[in-house]
Amino acid sequence: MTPDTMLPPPLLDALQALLGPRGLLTEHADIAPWLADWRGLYQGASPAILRPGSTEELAQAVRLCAAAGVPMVPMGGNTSMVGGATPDESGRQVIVSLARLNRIRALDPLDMTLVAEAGVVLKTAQDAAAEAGCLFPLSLGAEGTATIGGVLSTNAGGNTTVRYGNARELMLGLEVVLPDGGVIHGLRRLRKDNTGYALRHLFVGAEGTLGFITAAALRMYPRAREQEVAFCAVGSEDAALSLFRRFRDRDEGAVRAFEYMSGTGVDLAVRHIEGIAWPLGARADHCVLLDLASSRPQGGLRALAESVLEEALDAGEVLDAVIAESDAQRAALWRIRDEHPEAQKREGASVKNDVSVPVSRVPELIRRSSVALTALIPGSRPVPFGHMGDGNIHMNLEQPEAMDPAVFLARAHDIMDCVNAIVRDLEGSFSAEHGIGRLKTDMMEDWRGGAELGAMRAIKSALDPLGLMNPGKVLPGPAS
Ligand code: 2HG
Ligand code: ZN
Repeated sequence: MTPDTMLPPPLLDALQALLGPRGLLTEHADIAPWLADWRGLYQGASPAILRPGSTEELAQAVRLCAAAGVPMVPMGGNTSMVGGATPDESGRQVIVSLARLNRIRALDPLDMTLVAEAGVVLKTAQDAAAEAGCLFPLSLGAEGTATIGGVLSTNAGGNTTVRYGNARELMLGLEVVLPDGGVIHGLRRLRKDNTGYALRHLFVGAEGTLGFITAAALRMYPRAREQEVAFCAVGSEDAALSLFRRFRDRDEGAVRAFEYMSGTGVDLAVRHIEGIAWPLGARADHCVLLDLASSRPQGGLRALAESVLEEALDAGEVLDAVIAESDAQRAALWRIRDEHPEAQKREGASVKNDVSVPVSRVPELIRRSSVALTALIPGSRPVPFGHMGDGNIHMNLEQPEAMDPAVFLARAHDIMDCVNAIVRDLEGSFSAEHGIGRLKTDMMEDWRGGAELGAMRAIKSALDPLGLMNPGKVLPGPAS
């Protein structure tokens, strides 16, 4: 350990006394796994990981760090796609892990609410809801690792936004430790609670720049008693959208997920992930994963799926489709979609564009971006996939097969600019569900500059005047 990655000795002593050996890690071997992000974009340095065992302990630790002027980086499951939880290279920022705050504090199937601490893994929250006969509907590829604190801090979306909204829509109340160590005890489980500024919403999507979410009161839904999952080959991006519309027009509430995949993306999953094969007789350029669910025992979903798919086959929009016959088949079809990020990673370097547009413009986004990207980097492979039903497409670009990954990644900003120009034209957003983190701060001025960014800065300096909470994330440096 170099001297500039050590905590000031008085702070170290005070934290040791407060947190004990389980709550404070200073050995490099313990810290190292948390210094890089999942994508390997950033490599930071840090003198310590704080692992408080309670909200009160965290509040006291925050007071100590604030008094010593030590910056803090909140850490959940470390699944950020934008470097949102990685400390910078200075070696001054401590990592604050919420892993030990991992209790489900309450679960009420009559109120349909769940109170979970920040370190509860998303899958654990889903399982707890299921055990009580309910559904916690937030669902995303990283759900076995991502935590409640992380998904709220990033306002994660995932696969079911089309039906249940983003994490924000599932949040009723929050407990938060502020940058000065004050605690907001806001775990109210109420559907109606208009009592001044809705402060709880400030912390959702703030990526830990305004304080630490330590626990959340969350909405549950009735569990699904019937589910149908289908994998469809469709003729084009427009045909995919038209299929979505057919289902929505027939039974809006039935569609739990409507995911688009390009043939290239499915090919990569088949190539790299064991046990995945094309589920239909022939390969297709455009595919859809459809998930229908109903809380009614006989919701008629099978008949709905068959009749809408038949109509779309007759109209030439759907080329072929398979409806899963068992839970295992449903999981296997979902796996093709969920393994897309891992398959892309194994194929080589790729640049992610987590963007959204109005749903009606998704086909245009995919088409125009694909043409523009292959013109920008000949031989590169567009891999658009994702949440068509809510307008969020991962307009990713895989490197040309023969290109040096470093040469390709050196063009990352050109690639993002290329897609973003089209997104702007289509009245979309350059950051749909992964957040800003460290990766996209330099886009904020351009996209959210003026009064909007000014208001964000005013909020940041009101709550965190010393700038100690997750510095370098979300907000760009002061305008020059
Ligand atoms: C998903 O939808 C995630 O699987 C990751 O948001 C998307 O890898 C990506 O670009
Ligand atoms: Zn996604």
